[in-house]
Amino acid sequence: MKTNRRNFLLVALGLSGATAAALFARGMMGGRMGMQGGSQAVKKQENRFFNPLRIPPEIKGEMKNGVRHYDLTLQSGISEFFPGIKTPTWGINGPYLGPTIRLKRGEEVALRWFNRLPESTTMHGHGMHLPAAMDGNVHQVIEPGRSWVARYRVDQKACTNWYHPHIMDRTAQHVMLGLGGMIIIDDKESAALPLPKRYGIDDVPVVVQDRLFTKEGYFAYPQNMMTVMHGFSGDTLLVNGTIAPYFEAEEGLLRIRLLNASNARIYRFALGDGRPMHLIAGDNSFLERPEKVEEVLLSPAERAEVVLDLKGMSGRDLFLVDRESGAGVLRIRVAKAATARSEIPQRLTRLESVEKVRPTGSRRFDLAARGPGRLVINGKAMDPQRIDEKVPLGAYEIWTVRNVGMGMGRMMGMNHNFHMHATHFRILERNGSASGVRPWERGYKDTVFLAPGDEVKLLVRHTDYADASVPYMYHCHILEHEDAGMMGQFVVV
Ligand SMILES: [Cu+2]
Repeated sequence: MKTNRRNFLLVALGLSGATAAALFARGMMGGRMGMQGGSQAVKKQENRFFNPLRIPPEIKGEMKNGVRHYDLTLQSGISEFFPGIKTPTWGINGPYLGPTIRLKRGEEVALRWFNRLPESTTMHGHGMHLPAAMDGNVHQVIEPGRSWVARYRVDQKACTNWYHPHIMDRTAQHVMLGLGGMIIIDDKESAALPLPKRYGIDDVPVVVQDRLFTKEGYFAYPQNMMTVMHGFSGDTLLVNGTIAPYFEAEEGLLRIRLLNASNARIYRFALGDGRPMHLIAGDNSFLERPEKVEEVLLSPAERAEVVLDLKGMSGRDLFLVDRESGAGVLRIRVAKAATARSEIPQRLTRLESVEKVRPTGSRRFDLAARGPGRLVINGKAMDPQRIDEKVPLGAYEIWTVRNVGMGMGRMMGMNHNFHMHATHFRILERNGSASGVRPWERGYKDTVFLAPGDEVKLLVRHTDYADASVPYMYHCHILEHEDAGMMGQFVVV
């Protein structure tokens, strides 16, 4: 494989400059690539999927005076992704990634983030409906040695959210190093459904990332024009921080919470034998009814919940695969008898009907490249001192988002997506048609994928937390694009 050392700036995690310079990345000069694997050790494991899937610990907080407290420490550490090879990483309450934070609708919570890292960062609750000052975006910086508390009332439907850094210019690096984790919100509705809900047994987080390793086992993070334009791609998949994982499932129903926590890669998740999955939820809610799908496309930060029917599969293997790259993601080994009964109900939730709504405003957001390394929304790169949009509290609005590339539509093949803080939205149309909206896009969403030339119409309503002085963000969630300026700010007034 060819390597151009000068093109790589390696993230060396507190290593000396000389050590960092001695490391170099293999292969991968940006753009789309297969999963041909790195070292022989990696290759062997990818073929066999014999590493037990790591299940992030679940934390439920501690109730004190009516407020549920969660203690979260950002720290550096050492991970062993390959046997005997030590990889310096960052994590939360551990060396890589963080615990699954369990929240209950209606509860007052206080998430205390303590920064023991050598750098400032922030911690954003992605998909969380909360006040701007509790958002953990570019304005709520946590200096090294300091802590920051996100305190709010959980007030949204049951869903799978996540947390990750959102620091100006360095979000991509901080996420790549390992900062991130899942948030699961439960409500009365989700508690009453007969779906699988035993965490780590038949309700399993699947946090998918791609990484690039140096020969020595360090993370490599090339930064060049290709990685800015197309985003970072690694050649090795990690699920919950596990390379080539397998999961021992019970014979019965298995619920999987898929989170694309990669910097830039797009996945089309499917089962290896092509059998359908029962799709039950997207980013911010259940779907009204389950839907059988053969695949689910998730761009960075998007989530989906699927239920797999493993009845009659005792002793057999099923593979979760990524059709986009052709790579295996997770081997599911059906090895145990079912120890609980669950089912997929025909009705999951009720969503607000969009037909009756009369929007009172509209906005346009054009995602474009303006020259090398400069990515903009409506012609502007992110300026934390500038408020781009003032959104009236309670108003229904249509937000039209377009991926215009270099202004030549599909000629310039850059993927983007669009993420909005503070609230969820409904996707009304893709490319002029309601039927262009994919099954996993039919619930409440906070992130929407835009292939080159795509246009989506979103129904948006900010229902709470007016604050003229503290902004929220909207941005492309391909993290290298976000860091290159593809982000803007709005206030709810
Ligand atoms: Cu983008």
